[in-house]
Amino acid sequence: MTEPKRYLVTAALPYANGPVHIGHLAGCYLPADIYVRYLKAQGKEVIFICGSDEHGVPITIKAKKEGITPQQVVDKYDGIMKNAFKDFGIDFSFYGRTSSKTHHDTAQEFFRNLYDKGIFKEEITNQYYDVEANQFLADRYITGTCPRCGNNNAYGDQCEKCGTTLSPTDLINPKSALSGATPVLKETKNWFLPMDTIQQSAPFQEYIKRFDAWKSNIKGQCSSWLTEGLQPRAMTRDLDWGVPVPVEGADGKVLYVWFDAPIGYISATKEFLASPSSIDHGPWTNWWQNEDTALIHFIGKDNIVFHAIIFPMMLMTHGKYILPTNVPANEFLNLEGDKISTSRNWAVWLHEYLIDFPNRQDELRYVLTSIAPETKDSEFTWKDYQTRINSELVSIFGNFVNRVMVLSDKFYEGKIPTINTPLSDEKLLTCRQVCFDGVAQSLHAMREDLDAVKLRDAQAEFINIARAGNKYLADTEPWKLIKTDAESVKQIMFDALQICAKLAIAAAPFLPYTSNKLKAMLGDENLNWNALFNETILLENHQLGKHEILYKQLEDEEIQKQLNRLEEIKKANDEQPIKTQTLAELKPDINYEDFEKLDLRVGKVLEAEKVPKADKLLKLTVDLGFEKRTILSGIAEYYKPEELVGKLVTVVANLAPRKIRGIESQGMLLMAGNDFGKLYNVSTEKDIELGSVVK
Ligand code: B3M
Ligand code: ZN
Repeated sequence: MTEPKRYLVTAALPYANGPVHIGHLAGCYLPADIYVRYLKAQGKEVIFICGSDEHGVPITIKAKKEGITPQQVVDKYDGIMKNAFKDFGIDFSFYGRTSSKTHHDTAQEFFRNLYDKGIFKEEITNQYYDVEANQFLADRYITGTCPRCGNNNAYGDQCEKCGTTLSPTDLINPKSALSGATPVLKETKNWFLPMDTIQQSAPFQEYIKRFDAWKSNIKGQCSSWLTEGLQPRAMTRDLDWGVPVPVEGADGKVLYVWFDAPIGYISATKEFLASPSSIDHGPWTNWWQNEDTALIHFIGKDNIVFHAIIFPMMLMTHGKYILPTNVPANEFLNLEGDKISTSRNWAVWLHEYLIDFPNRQDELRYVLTSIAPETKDSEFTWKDYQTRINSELVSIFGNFVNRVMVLSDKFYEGKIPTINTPLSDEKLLTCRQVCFDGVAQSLHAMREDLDAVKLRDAQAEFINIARAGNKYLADTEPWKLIKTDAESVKQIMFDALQICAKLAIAAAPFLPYTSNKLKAMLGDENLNWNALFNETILLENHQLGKHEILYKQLEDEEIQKQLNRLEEIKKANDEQPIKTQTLAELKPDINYEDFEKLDLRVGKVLEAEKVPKADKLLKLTVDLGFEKRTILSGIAEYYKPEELVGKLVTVVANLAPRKIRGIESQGMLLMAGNDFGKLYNVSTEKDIELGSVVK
């Protein structure tokens, strides 16, 4: 691709249903912000779009929990989230809301456009329905076991563990999140995006060539879906919270949240460009419907399919829109050995962090970038946070700047020294060359990493610049040399001050608060990216500003306080009433004819093996006497494969075959289970003939 004329960068629209934590920040907002700051620093034209996702079941579930309306939920959290991002320097051009009129209009027009083109398949299908709650169970209203990885808490639209998109009917043991009841199927009409046929289309085949240049975690996820073959997906839902479906006969239906949310990027762009402050950026169509624009979506791994496949399919079938240039997705961040969880309060909340560590946004930004889950899940621990701050920000970067400022004040009254005689001492010249080479190498590597959105590496190179500066001072010892060779010290200090200026400029994407502070300390708040590769940035005799300390050492007590807080949360979570076995409610009576429909047979397990990448699934070969069957069973947590081989099992032999993880399962084992996570084979007498009917 030739150099884009403009960059449209988006960060996933977070559901407006709770405060923001470090996992959010590390997942996509911080990397997006660093990248945007980098682009802007180079003078590129950039718009950075985000906003609250105010629709979908995550909002209505929260409303039910808090006993307020969905509107009250989004009104409460939209502001909290917007402010949290602002407090950490996440510099969106615009933070929108999907409840806005512009968004509703844009999403409806988009749907209508596809509808008028005859893209959607209108279908009456059976959807799960909660009889008690009197409503259809879309998306997160229904939970169950993921057929792909065996996660017991998969949602009706997606398993957050393995990232698979699901339909409620894919779930094993579906349960209503509203009442806990097993839902029934009920007919309803919905509009489906025929992802199966779009997958075969030439434009889509052309588009997916882009994946080759993307990060391997995205490529991997996408290609596994494509290989399995995409399925049509409903773009409408039987819910009362969301954007109403703008066609006849769709009363009581709204757009699927994953249809309207990405359109939120478009509507937020429109709203931003309609505001007086953005007049120079031209019309919104320049940004969304012009091939000169690079469209880059920063997201977390659970959003990959929606951004890399479904949204592009929508854009493509509409016809006028550009498709994403890149989708840099991060994996997840864990906290002190456990998954971050809002419901268990297992998180570091941004607003709470700032109470304990006021004005230390850059410290958190620094650590989260150092451990960014760019290619795999990573872990935040307070000890590591302390170590990185004390041994990198304080001891390397802060210490270098501090030394240079102190010596400049002392030797030259805070001015850049004037060099009368160039350096001639061999040893000093070598030290200087080593330093210059190191700085130049790190600067180039940093730039390459930033271009490739490898922000972790880029930030490490930034620190290497300070490292090279520190080494220069340690090797030449200007504080001693001043007594014997004041002339040479001028050159060394002059060089060191130029490195400080480079650091001030290069820090801007990663550590914006520090960058501004350092620029002020150097007496030039306009230092900009163009000067970064210049040998001389601050001229002789230039007056430096007031010297401040960049970073404070983090004491053990401060860290202990955070650990104590987490310890208390853990205790509170553990003290939750001990789960007692709740026996499932008895189901309504059935008659003998109903029972007779089941064909239960005795089988013998011949082979058993784990299904790769599915923690809970075993693949069994079961001999039914008259034939051998492949059966997938979610029992890997309870049985080792070798324990089952040779065992007799009861098999539901006439259950329609279903594909799980690409493997056809031809039946089901009868197991008795309880809440404690134990499971027992409903075994049969030993010497019964295989294939015998169980009755
Ligand atoms: N709100 C999911 C999430 O918060 C969803 C992202 C929408 S991006 C268009 O993870
Ligand atoms: Zn899964």
